Amino acid sequence: NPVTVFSELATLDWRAEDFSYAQLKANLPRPAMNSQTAAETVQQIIDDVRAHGMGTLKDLARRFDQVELDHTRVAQAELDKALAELDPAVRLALEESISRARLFAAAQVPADAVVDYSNGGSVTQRWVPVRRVGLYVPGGLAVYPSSVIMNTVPAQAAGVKSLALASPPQKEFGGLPHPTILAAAKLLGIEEVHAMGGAQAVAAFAYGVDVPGDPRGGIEPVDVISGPGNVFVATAKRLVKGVVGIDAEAGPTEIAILADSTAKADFVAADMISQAEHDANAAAVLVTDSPALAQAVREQLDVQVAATKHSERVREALSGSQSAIILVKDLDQGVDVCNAYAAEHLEIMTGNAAQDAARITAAGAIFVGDYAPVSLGDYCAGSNHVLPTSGTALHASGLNVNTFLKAVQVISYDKSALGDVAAHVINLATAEDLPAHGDAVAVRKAHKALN
Ligand code: HSO
Ligand code: ZN
Repeated sequence: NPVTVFSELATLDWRAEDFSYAQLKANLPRPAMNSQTAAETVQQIIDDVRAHGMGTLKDLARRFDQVELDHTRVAQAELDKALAELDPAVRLALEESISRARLFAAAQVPADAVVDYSNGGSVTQRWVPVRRVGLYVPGGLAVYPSSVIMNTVPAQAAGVKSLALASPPQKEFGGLPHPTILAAAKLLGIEEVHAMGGAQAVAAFAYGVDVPGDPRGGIEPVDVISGPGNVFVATAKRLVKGVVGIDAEAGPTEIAILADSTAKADFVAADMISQAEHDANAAAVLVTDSPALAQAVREQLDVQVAATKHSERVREALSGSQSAIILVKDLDQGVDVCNAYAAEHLEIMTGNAAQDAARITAAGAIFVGDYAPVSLGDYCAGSNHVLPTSGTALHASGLNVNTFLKAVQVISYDKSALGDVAAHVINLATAEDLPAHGDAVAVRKAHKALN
């Protein structure tokens, strides 16, 4: 049989290039920009939720989800039922995922920072969890109970006391969110689940919804909204940012792989396909100094893409402008390319994977060696799968305990400690022409205790 290759995936041959960092960034494969905005529609929805609360949530559930809701709040009995009816193998897998994620999240909780100055002056940085979090979980095409875990576990480890989950009402489940979402929430100990989706769910979390006299209560406003969603959800999160904190805006998922001639072509191809499976707009980028590996991966893709369930979606993702094989002259250039690309997920399959991983300065998560595929991290590694996309790993982090913590600085000085720096404060206050600032120190220096 003649060997066939998957040829729809572009090749960028950069072996002879000597790009500056700026040129590199400009030439990287990225999705075609979609500047279309939902902002007007979404702002109207937010205004309606603020004005009419539960009434608007019911109207929009009727319009967008074709369900009649009496209230968004899901009854405890429904959560219990969803968990009781969950496939036992899936339950065990969720439990393993939860316990690994909990261990890692607990280890992330930062210690207070304290510095003692002379004479009893000290400052402390104390980490305080936000009071309440609203977690959004999409419905529809993508039903990801694993994402319920990834959003909930770090919030709980941070010590957030109040956690509410929203997921769109599903017509085929009698207006409830998807049962695996309900089961995952129950496993995690989330009691407050609302059947609401889209921009209206984000608005309800940001501003709260009053339902006077109803024993099920309303929806209390939250401090942070996290979780993925479609363009309406993402736009709504952007519009309420400031009123509440939000996690990073997530675009289509992406995988980059840095590989040399030691890499196994079937592993590389399988991993590219695994993330392309999410979305026709997903990105898969192989960076390699080995033309032979590139050829072998193309052969593997040809076989594996044809055999995979979501073949059409995968084919579209791999043939889009956001996916490519980039040929580099050596791994130094490969590392530079990966650092400029700042992938959501970066796999390193090279002869010295751990050493090469240590040279990576921008990636949402780095998967080291042949036996750490992204799908391990998606479900069961213990790491988080809510990660910065579209190059935002240059400045942003994946979801972690810090997403739900605030640093509060505590200043404790007594009279003699203040005395040590009083003159400096007064001089700086004078220099800034703010003499009342200096007076607030002077009055204390001169103070004679009355008792
Ligand atoms: N790879 C996705 C997360 C996910 N995968 C959920 C499977 N389920 C974005 O990191
Ligand atoms: Zn995935």
